[in-house]
Amino acid sequence: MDKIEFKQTFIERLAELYAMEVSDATPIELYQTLGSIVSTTYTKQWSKSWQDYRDTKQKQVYYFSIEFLPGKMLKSNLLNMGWLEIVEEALSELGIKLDDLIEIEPDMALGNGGLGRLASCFMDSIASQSLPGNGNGIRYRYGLFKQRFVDGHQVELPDEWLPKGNIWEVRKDSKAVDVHFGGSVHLEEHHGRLKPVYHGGYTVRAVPYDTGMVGYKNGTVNTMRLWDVAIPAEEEEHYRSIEDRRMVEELTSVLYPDDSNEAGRKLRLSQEYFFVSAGVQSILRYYKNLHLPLEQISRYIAIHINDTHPAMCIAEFMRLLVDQENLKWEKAWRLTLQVMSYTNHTIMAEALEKWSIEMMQDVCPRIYQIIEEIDRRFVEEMSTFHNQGLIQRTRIIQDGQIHMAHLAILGSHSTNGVAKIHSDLLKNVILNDFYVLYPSRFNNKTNGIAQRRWSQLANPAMTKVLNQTIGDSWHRTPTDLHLLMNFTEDDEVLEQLAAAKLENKKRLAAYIKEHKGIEVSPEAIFDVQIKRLHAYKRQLMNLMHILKLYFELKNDPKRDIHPRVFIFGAKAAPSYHYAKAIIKAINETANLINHDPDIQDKIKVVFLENYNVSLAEKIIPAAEVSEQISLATKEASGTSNMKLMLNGALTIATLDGANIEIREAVGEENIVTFGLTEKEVYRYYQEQNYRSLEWYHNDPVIQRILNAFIDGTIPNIVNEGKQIFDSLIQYHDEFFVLRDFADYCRAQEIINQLYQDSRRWNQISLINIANAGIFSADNTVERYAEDIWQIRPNPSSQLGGAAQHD
Ligand code: T68
Repeated sequence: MDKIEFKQTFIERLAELYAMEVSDATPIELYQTLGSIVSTTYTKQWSKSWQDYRDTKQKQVYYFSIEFLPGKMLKSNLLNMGWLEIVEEALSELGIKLDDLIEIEPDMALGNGGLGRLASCFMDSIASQSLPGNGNGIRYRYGLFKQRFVDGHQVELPDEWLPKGNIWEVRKDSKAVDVHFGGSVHLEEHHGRLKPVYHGGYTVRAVPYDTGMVGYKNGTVNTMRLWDVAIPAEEEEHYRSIEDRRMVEELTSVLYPDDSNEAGRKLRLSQEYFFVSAGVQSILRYYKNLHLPLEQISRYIAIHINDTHPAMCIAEFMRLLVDQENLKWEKAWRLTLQVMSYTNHTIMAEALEKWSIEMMQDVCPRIYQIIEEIDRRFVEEMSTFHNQGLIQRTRIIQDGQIHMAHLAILGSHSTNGVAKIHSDLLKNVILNDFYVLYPSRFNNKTNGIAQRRWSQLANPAMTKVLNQTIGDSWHRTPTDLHLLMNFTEDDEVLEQLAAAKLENKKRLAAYIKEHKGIEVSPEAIFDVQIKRLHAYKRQLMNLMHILKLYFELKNDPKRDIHPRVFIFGAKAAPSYHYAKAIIKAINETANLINHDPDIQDKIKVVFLENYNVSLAEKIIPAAEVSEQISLATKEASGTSNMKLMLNGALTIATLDGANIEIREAVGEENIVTFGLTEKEVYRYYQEQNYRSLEWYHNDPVIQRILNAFIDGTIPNIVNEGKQIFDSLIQYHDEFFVLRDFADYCRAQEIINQLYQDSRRWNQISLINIANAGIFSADNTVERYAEDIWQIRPNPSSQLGGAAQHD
């Protein structure tokens, strides 16, 4: 479609939808019109893609994730369709600014953080690599809460995103399936086989809403299927009371806002079984329509379990094969192992899911029976070869609890971690017992990011410089960013990149002014920490360093430091009081410093509210320092580290997660590392000889800073300050903040020094961009496709379809 054609279509569509002309239409109407043109256009390719998969019986992967975090989709769809520039120009000729329409779309925030965002980055890359793949999840009516600050405290407001209209989804009543909950099950013999007989319980209908996942200029459109719940018409009489109806509606009502501590609540378990059962049933129905032997299902279907939340896929698949399809247990089990694969995203013990037997029996009794049988057979089989200790530690059911990670590992052919160090820790420490049993199941797949969203979409200024300098092959082949390495000594390119950064900083400064009323200088260093608020991520250490600078400047206002703006974005789980205390402390410190005339604007602290994908797209292009300061071994991978690197920020990093691979990629001179290493952390654990109190007593700087939390220096944090102080002293500083603090300050001073030499700084920035290509999710999903899922790109999408050239 060219510009003239587009304008014509736009005017016509607006007239069809609203009987209006451009000059009369509101931005919402204009947005709906554009969305309608986009979606009706890719719909043709959407049906072609799935028909291709079906007709040529290509193997497909189904990515099961309890969270997806796509953010806004309009601009990304335009980019991937190859329409972005034409549409921008055409609209502008009609007097419409595309950016104004983009703002109208609500963020689709059906995820907490890294895990959900990764799932969405993968959806983009799977489609962009022409791979036959689908998402499977829950269509929550309320996404992750909206964060507001009231007197510096986090307040949570509901995220009502649907009433604003979701133009991308298609409800498919004809594809609904029923999911049964509760009641009891006993087994009866039928023709020599044991068959389950269900008593009581209740049945709900799962109705899918499909959203097209548009690949990058390749004609592929895949499906993200999110399930909503409904009461089946024929079951109406069972749901007479308001109570009963509410119970059903609750199933897909809210996303759990906890990203680490498992709440262990029945509703959560019900949500898990709901989307697992709906998804697996619909896959099996599809497969049976292909009229292929059930025994061959693993040649056509792969199911991926994203963290343990969908681990019941294993038991549900067994249930359908054994109870419904009458397969023998042994055969069904072999197929299950071949079909299933699992990704672990954390080593934090409190995040590992466990369910009590009673609760699982209550929610899905047949699934419990199947898990019990899997467990029983495991123990029986292993007893001939292995010692009892090992078996007891690895079995699924222990002490009345079902260990979901054990189920996921024992019931799948692949378990992967999300960065090298994380996968190694899984093998050698956390899941070592399983590794001893099944070494070949373990592998690493370092995370990746949707490269084009985090460069072309979020950072047009940088993109322009890159295109002029190295061409645009990097759009499709992100490792081509490496061509930029030919320009490390090219002053013109270095300055153009710096100018692009400055432009982005000015934009962010304006946003900060508008939303926080804080004036920040675009000449200052923009230092950014954006991620969920967690003790292990150590936002507190960042705050302590800010306080250190503050006291130094108070003592000596002439002290020569380059002005810095410390920018935070972070939500805390509503029940995570400690994390909320840190938010309050940062906000109060910001207030104190930003209004202190002695500081002369040398440091500013900005905590932006409601961090989400759209805000990330504003912050990341403007960032110069990327704070990746988790205690070594705790951050499985991190992905904001990759996005910030791609946008030319210098990383200040512990040797944790993917930071280690970033250091390998850019070289030691182009990253600043500090802090305990993995080995040192484990040595402390072993020798149990970390005494945070001694670090407090022996270091006057630390003393001064910690006292500020309890002596009124930071105002209005009597309780929060005490809680933070106690966590470090009385409760022994679980994440070694005091231990790493001095080294962190040393690293920060290096950054301050480096910034004085702007040419050197610009070179570092360029080198970071040039080496970010390996962290493209295109790359990552290719590895999953080859090593785990054994799926191949759709041959006809590569040949035919939309334009192949940029
Ligand atoms: C994150 N995990 C890891 N969990 O912390 C991060 N958890 O290092 C990694 O880069 C990322 O996963 C992607 O692999 C999460 O984001 C959750 O959000 C979560 C949600 C519900 C329950 C537990």
